[in-house]
Amino acid sequence: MRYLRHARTYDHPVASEITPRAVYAARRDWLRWMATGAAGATLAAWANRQAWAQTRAPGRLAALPGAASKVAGAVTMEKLTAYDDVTSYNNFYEFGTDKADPARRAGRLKTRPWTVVVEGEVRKPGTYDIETLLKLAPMEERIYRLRCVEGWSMVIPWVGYSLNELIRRVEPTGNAKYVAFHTLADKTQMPGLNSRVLLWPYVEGLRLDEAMHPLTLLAFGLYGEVLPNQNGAPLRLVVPWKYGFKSGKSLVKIRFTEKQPQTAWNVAAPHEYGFYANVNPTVDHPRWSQATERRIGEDGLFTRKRPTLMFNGYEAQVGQLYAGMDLKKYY
Ligand SMILES: Nc1nc2c(c(=O)[nH]1)N[C@H]1C(S)=C(S)[C@@H](COP(=O)(O)O)O[C@H]1N2
Ligand SMILES: [Mo]
Repeated sequence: MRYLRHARTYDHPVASEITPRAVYAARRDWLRWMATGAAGATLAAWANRQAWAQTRAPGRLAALPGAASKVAGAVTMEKLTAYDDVTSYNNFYEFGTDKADPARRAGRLKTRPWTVVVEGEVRKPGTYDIETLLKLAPMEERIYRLRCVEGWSMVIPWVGYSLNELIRRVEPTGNAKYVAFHTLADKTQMPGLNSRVLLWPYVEGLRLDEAMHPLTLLAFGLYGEVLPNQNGAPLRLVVPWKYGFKSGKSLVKIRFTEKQPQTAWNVAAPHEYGFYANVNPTVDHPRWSQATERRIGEDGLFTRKRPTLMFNGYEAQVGQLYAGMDLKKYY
């Protein structure tokens, strides 16, 4: 019996006996940390970073790394859209309405010097230099789905920080109920402004509580580098649970208001584009269904489209903002 017990013990040594101490300690910490809630999100970020190797041409632009985000829902496990797709298939009508126009024509956009005016219902209005904004709060990596109202989507690793970092510092007054985001409109740099497809400048807006939500991102980079011009350099908004058009590029002004602001797409086609524009598979665009979408770079013309998720998959985080609202009326 003694002999057998010994043999059995030998067959099943505990990890600490056969593993170098440092490796064992690291594994133990890893397991302990896996048991915490943060692990899932960080693991997803890690897996996605591994995928960068295949998708990214590093060092095209200045590095802008971000720490793994701790905001709930700020990381998705889904495969990242390739850097080349993220930066060559764009909507940025100031440079033209063709998907290839922004990458072809935005190279000339001058992103320094750059300032953002903060005005309206705030105690601390002012003009913020881009260099100040870059240092205002720690940069985080956020891996968000982006769903365009046209029916395509991407998964993009943004770098930035929650817009509420800036909002808290400028101290909205009790009258502030909405926030309007004005983007650059400079005819000398933006050939698309000659077209009357929209009223320029491109203005978008959010309710103050939407703007304050931790998922609402002020983005300065993607794929660990500063934003390419065609993606909205030097800074843009990213509101992941709304259709992409709510996420204004190349911001120059943030205005806090009491009344709901007029927004470019709502003015252009009010029956098609509402102020809220929450991603909603049950509310169709008047000219097409919003129930499904095609993931750029993955789903081909003959691939079955993938289902679109309520609030683009961020319902657990943002559903409460719309409790009791008729989302068919407030589309
Ligand atoms: N200033 C400005 N911002 C804009 C747009 C635009 O035409 N002008 N297009 C919007 C639309 S429709 C989408 S889908 C996203 C696309 O962002 P991406 O090109 O970085 O994927 O930007 C949004 N922000
Ligand atoms: Mo869009």
